[in-house]
Amino acid sequence: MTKALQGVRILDFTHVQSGPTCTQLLAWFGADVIKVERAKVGDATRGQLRDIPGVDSLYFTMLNHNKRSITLDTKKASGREVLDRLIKECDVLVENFAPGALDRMGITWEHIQSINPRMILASVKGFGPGPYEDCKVYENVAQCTGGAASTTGDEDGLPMISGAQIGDSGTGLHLALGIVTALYQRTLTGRGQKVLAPMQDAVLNLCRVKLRDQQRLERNGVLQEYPQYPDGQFSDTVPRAGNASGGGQPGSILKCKGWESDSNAYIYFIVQEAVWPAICKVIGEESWFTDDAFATAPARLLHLKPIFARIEKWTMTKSKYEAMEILNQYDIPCGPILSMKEIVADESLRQTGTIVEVEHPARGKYLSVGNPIKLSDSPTEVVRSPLLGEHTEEILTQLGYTTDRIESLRAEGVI
Ligand code: CAO
Repeated sequence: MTKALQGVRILDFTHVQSGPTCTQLLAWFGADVIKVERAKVGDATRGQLRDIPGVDSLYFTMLNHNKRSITLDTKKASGREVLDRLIKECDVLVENFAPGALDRMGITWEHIQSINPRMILASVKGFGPGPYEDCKVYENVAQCTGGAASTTGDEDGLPMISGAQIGDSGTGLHLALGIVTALYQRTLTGRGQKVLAPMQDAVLNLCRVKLRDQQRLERNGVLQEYPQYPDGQFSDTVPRAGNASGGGQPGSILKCKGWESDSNAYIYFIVQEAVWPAICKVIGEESWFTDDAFATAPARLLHLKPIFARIEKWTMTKSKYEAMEILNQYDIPCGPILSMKEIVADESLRQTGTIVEVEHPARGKYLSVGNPIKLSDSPTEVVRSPLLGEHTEEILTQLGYTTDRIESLRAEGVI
């Protein structure tokens, strides 16, 4: 079976997490991704958070599947010559260097265009044009500057960083969409273009509902679905909402049986308007259905704390899985808090390829998250990440380099 991006060649200058998540997705969709790394050094994540001495870390392996690796010193003249050949042959150059690093290497947009006007240059940067455009940025900085940290956390606690890597992997997703869109436009124009996904912007895009709430707050002075309502104070900025639902249906995390000893014995429970009668029935509060204080959604907003406290009295009598099973019979939206341990044991995620077991020559078997996006005509087979420079000779030979030339590049320390 062909793959969606078969024939697309990606010159992958990415490192750490944001860029590699993008190029890994493109590789999963069938693009030929050539990862360029410095000889002997490689992507810094190969050596970070190692669990086995001397072996590529899980950090690296889980972000670089289905790629080929070439080592190349692009600051040496003959390395630049190889790079120019690659630019000529490839469709997209993806990079997430610090601002200005690509220019300092001499790979300006003008240079790329002069070699290959069809090339798409796709970049992740911490910030877009503006006062911070020259700053280096990592995940948590983006979560802070994109509005996520100020709106996440306990209502009276510190700003909070999410475990979900919305700054890195979230931006990688945005960039991947930008790249395939530019590839599509190129089929119409024949021209390449620059694609930029700033991490601050990507995080803000994912925090869109909080900008919605800022404007609602400015207009009305309160946010009725937030835990600060009705008893607490609102300032002039969106507060942290604890675990309250970010949507139009109130929600909360509730204890389940075993919560005293199991830190994940909780369920997320949504009081959806459509199933309010069913909720009353399940928890044994049928009278609430006709009680003015609880009968309508606006009335319930004044009493969310006692409502959730009563529902929790019920969830505490069930395990999170039992509660899920019962509530689903009534179409009550809910979700158990699943630990990583529970998720890796989930058979259905394995069946769909969202969790995959991969064999690596140095580390043996390990688990990874496979492609979460499923294309019926372009299935993903997850292939282990490349060793540093594993495909250097293969790629140089494809570019037309002779064995002698490859040897001299090696002797020069370029590859
Ligand atoms: N050959 C020769 N030199 C190479 C090379 C190669 N194959 N690959 C990289 N280099 C050089 C770069 O040219 C750069 O040199 P200069 O500093 O002389 O220009 C140098 O290696 C380091 O690159 P860098 O500045 O990008 O890397 P860093 O470790 O100092 O910073 C990071 C890392 C992530 C903070 C920075 O790259 C960045 O801000 N990127 C944009 C935002 C981003 O993607 N952040 C998310 C990262 S994941 O949390």
